[in-house]
Amino acid sequence: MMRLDVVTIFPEYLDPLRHALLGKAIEQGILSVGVHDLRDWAHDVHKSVDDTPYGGGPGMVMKPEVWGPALDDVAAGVAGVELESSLPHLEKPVDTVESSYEAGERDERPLLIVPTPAGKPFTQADAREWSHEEHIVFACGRYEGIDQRVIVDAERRYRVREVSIGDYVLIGGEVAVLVIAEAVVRLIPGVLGNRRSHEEDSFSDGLLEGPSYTKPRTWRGLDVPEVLFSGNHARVDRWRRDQALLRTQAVRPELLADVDLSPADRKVLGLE
Ligand code: 6GU
Repeated sequence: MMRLDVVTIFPEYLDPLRHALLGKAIEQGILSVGVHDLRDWAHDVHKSVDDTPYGGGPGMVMKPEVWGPALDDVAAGVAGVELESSLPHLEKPVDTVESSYEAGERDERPLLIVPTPAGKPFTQADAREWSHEEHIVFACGRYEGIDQRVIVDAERRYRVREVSIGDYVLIGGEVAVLVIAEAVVRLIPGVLGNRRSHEEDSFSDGLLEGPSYTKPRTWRGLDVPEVLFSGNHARVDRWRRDQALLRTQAVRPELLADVDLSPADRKVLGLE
């Protein structure tokens, strides 16, 4: 069972987590999700969560006195009512976190993912690693950011990762959480049901996937490629590999640098 918690000022934005793909994982008992309103930890009547930046400049910065207790409570599993009581609870003073890790103990701290355009790019390799986590917490900030001391302090209770989902700017981290959660959860065994494996996904072999076809054989004057009716699996596999190679070369040529290319691959790509 994987536990996901999200802290946000827009809880309704995370409703899709409970629908369709991820909702099925929840029904299957593979996943549980908690969405928490950051304003529940605000101190004043106006429930303010941000303030003007030191040093000046545009926008607002999210307040540490609100984020700190929110992340403490969610790590401890005391936020909200639907959180399960069996969650790993960790409250180590900051000076013992490193020493217990050095002693070779398993690091029990949950993973804290902080979506930000200033983060490290999120990749399929991250999704694969994170699909084995027991507890992932997402901290959604507005794009001007969260006071950086919140991130530093959170290391006392979490393994923290600041990640970006691409080179563009969103208003807040909520949509990035939906993206990351879907990429991670679909890799948990049992979630995709029917699927043979993820070994043929785009990126698993470093290539983009080529085109797919289904019935009818001819549609609006367009034919399905003949090779797919040949019944020759080796020929079909070779054709699919060629299509993947050519699409990758056309659309994302930089990806080819990390792909093992056979002599046949190199020939298709016109590299010899
Ligand atoms: Cl993870 N967050 C925000 N706010 N903007 C982004 C992003 C994340 N990734 C790309 N742009």
